[in-house]
Amino acid sequence: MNVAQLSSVAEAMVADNKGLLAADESTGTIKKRFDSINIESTEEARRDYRETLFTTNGLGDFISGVILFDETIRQSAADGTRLAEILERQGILPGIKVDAGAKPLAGSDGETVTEGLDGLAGRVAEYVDLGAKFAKWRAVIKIGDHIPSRACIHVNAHALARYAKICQEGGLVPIVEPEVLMDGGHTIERCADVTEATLNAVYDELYAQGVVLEGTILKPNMVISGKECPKQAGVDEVAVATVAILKRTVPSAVPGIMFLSGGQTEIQATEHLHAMNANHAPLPWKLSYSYGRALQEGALKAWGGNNANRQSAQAMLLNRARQNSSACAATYTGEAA
Ligand code: 5MM
Repeated sequence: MNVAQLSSVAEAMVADNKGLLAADESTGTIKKRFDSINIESTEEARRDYRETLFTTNGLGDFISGVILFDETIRQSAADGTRLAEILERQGILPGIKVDAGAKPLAGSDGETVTEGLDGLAGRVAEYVDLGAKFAKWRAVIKIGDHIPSRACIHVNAHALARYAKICQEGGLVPIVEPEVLMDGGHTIERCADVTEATLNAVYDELYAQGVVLEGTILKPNMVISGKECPKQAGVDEVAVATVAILKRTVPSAVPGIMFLSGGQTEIQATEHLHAMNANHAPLPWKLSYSYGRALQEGALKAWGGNNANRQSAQAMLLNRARQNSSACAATYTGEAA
């Protein structure tokens, strides 16, 4: 394993106040996104949409890497240039989702375990040949009356660590993503407890399986109120709670923590990130973003399935990327009127 190389890629992912664009929606998820703008999810439409995002002029000023889906890393733009190559020309690292999705966990009350370890070493080797520099695996932890169970947290943490080790051996930096969902009526305090238990289990397993933390990135949820909770925590409360839980659980050897947005609005996701960086420095790790919906929502609507709208879609994406980069630098001053 080339530890120096892994660690230099991980450092580059969080350098210069940059973040990641999560564009690795699986076929089912991108269909849902396209349904919201009444567009049929064909291979060509998915290609056109992602080509629109990746050809945004100046995207590399704010985005260090893009997480791709298997189909996308193999796809070419309309002019025949590989989409991964378009990213590289912008100075953006291509990454790849390698999990096979969250599947029902046997014997549980609606919980899931993320699958995809079978044959992973072989797929990692292929993705390295296709230009990938990092990988992503997302575990899903749901909060409910009697969940998450210890078993659900344990099996997901174990699989995340196995994935991370396999990726490092194959030459990819693993993004470790244990997502505690915002769905439900739970309080921010309950989210804090579940996030703390989950991150403790994840770092136990990473240690047990010999994963080199310097060559990893953590992609967690923020500590936040459930979407249906009547009392919604404010921006500062979210920042305080998130930083407190991360300090308790994430070793300082980890170079960067790149949050998921998880259903927050675009602006909330920026405000929370800014509050953490502005009010809680110095921190042992860089705090940045790896947003899917919170970078793409406006761009997707502006594109609307019509390539004639490419420029306005790109302007929306570039603006969100710029604002989140300012949040990393603690210089975000709100949205222009
Ligand atoms: C872009 O969405 C990713 C893939 O989701 P599926 O496997 O369900 O298709 C997702 O993992 C994403 O990378 C993270 O959830 C972050 O995205 P958000 O929208 O939460 O910032």
